[in-house]
Amino acid sequence: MSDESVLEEWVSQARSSFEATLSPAELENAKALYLGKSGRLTELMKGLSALSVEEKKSRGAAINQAKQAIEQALLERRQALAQAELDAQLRAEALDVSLPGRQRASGGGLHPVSLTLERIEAIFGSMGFDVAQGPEIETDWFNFTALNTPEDHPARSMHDTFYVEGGSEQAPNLLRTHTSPMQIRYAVQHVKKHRALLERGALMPEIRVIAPGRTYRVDSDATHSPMFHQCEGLWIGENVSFKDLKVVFTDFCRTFFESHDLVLRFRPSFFPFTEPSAEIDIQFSSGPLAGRWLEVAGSGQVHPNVVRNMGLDPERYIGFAFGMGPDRLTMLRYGVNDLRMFFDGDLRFLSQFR
Ligand code: 2NM
Repeated sequence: MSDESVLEEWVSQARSSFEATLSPAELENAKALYLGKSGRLTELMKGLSALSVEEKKSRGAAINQAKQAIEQALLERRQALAQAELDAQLRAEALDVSLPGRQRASGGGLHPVSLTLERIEAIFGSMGFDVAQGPEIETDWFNFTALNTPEDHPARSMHDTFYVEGGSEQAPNLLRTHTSPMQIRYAVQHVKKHRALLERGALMPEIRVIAPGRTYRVDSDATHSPMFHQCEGLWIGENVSFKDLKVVFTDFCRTFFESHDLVLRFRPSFFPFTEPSAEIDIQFSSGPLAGRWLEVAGSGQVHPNVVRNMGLDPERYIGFAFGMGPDRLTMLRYGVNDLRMFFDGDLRFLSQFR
């Protein structure tokens, strides 16, 4: 084989051995055989010194040409490997931004009683009722006295009411036993806000509010928890009657239970803060509770002493109030028979209501 064809053969061998490499390290190894310190072309170059000037020229040029061809092949392979590496990396790190996100195995949700409170607020909200929230630690005045509760009423006893630190012997602090103290607070604020109107003898905008929230009594069994919920309602104006109470509460119950033939019964009762007073019972016409009367609320025309404690003239302002238990409403709506389930905090129970 001529010297020239040996060089051509080496160039083509180098090119195919470079093509066969799969990584930059492999490629640098393959290069060493031709262009390394004791590579084939390097050795040839070293041998030139023994040749004549003429031969050096032509032979040197041929070797150089082969060397450049091999370097060119090396460069191309380097670039191809680098590109392949980049492509592989991009493929491995590719993000599919159209994939839906991963859902957490157990997302949060509202407590069943909170769901009931939201329903109550939405329904009364649609009838123009404001929602008032306030302190769970109350004074004796707002919780009992302002609500016309006699000094010797049993509800005031330590058997029924949790007393807490603070306050004085005459005005002790306690955990509110109902949310009516919030109704008084709201009414007093309302009257203050419209004092100028009242002083002129002008008509004050009506008070229309519900007060949902936690309440406390010394009581604990399957149907009573020491902490429970209440939602009371109040509507005071110049011409608000028992008829309005019946319409409002009937509408509420039918919407809440999604039962438009639900029947209500107003049964005479007694509360210190209302006169006359009534218990409200409901009767379903179908379903598991069909035909049975179930007590859902207490109600009545707000007592003149209570109207006076709101800062209003009971000869002019009149209205009604009602109080219900969202815990019981939740039990009825979902068919739960033990109230304590709501407050045990067992997620297997609670997560069924989301
Ligand atoms: C009830 C039953 C009857 C009531 C009274 C008042 C207020 F603030 F006007 F005096 N709020 N809620 C009331 C009336 C509550 O719960 C069974």
